[in-house]
Amino acid sequence: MTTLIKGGTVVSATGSSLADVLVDGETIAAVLAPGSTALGPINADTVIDATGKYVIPGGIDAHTHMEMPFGGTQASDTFETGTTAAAWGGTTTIVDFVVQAHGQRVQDQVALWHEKAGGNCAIDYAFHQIIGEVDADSLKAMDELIDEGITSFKLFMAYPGVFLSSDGQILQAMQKAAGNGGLIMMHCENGSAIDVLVQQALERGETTPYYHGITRPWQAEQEATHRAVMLADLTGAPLYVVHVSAKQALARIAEARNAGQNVFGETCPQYLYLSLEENLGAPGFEGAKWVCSTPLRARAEGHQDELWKYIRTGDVTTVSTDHCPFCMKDQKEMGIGNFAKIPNGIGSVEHRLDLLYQGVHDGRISLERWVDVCCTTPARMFGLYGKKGVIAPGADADIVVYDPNGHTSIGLGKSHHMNMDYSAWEGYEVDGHVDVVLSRGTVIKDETGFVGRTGHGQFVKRGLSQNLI
Ligand code: DUC
Ligand code: ZN
Ligand code: ZN
Repeated sequence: MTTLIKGGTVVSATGSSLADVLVDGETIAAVLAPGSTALGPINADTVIDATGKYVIPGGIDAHTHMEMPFGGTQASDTFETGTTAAAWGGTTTIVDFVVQAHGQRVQDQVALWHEKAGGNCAIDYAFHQIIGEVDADSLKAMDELIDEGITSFKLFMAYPGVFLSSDGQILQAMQKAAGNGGLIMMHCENGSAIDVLVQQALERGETTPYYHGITRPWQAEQEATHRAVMLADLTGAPLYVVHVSAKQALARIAEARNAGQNVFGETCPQYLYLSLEENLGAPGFEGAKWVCSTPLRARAEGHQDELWKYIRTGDVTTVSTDHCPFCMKDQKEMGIGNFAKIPNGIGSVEHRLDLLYQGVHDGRISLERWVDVCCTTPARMFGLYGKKGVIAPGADADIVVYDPNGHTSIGLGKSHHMNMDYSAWEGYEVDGHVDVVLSRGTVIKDETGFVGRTGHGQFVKRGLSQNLI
């Protein structure tokens, strides 16, 4: 089976040019100048007209939590529903987190995640490993997992009693990563301080979702980020700070990067667009829709604009979603009368490419930077580049035809295929549209909608990060 994507503008992280893309089976065979006769006449089985459209590498969402057990419930998207929604939005690979909480064995959890995802994904998938308990067993597993293609390890400075690692445990895991080539991913919030603030707020009767944001202040994020950066410096481990929402934390990351450290920042669409005042502060219990950690920050403090700036400067390395959806009914509602019981998370896996393209349309980032943070650098950061993240001969034919003159209306009954009973993005209008999506050479989304298949997605073994100094 051959497919020719003809007449489009191929956009990479470094530039854009008119080119035709020839797909043979599951991979890209050639990128051809328009009218090129180098390969003789091409009689492809299928021709996709991309005139006037952008042709970009499939999106890589390097931070998702399908079916994640959290706060007494579990994330409402299964691997099937979540990866199908991702396909609708032009994401062709997710990197999901295997969870080891206190008291669990890492390798048991890896087996469980393979069971959950295997045969159930519409797009390709890979895993990171959450290490909730750093001990001799999990440190040994970190070596084993590198060989199994799970080359990054998330630690938490938040959630005491569930996921939190002490500074000593973090140090040990970082020493291990410095030795075996793994990447440390860090949830940077001072969880012990936050727990006291939460308790004090509840005792004052401050129980609404707004106080989730108030009790997780930017100081707790910046302090933890600083500590993680210093421990990484001490051990020589590369550090990727996940879901950064505070401008002060990003300033610390930028400082470390300027000093030549292998430190990287990730942010998410919610931190670029949404805010403490407008969303967490919505009337009644409505703000629960946007309870996630790190929390949305105050627009009055200018975090959102600063985060866009850091995408331009490169100090935000990737934009992922931290897709961790919960329904309002029976899930978020667990926290009525006590914001600390609201399961943390927002669903966005379907909307990342569109929401970031709006940044291109609005003049906040360049077209190439859009492709870089959504597709190419996630591939390099997590050892997928060459196979994923690039339109070049030999790469997997994961391709999106994106219409810059199209339009996407987000919300229930419109563009919304995630397994959630609300959209965190209700009413958002995007000046662009995902027209066609190919995953390993197969069209999985076209103008009629999702045309892929559960089980098409394969597990991808990752190599070491290709994005280190
Ligand atoms: N933050 C979230 O919002 N959800 C899941 C875990 C996390 O760290
Ligand atoms: Zn986290
Ligand atoms: Zn997460």
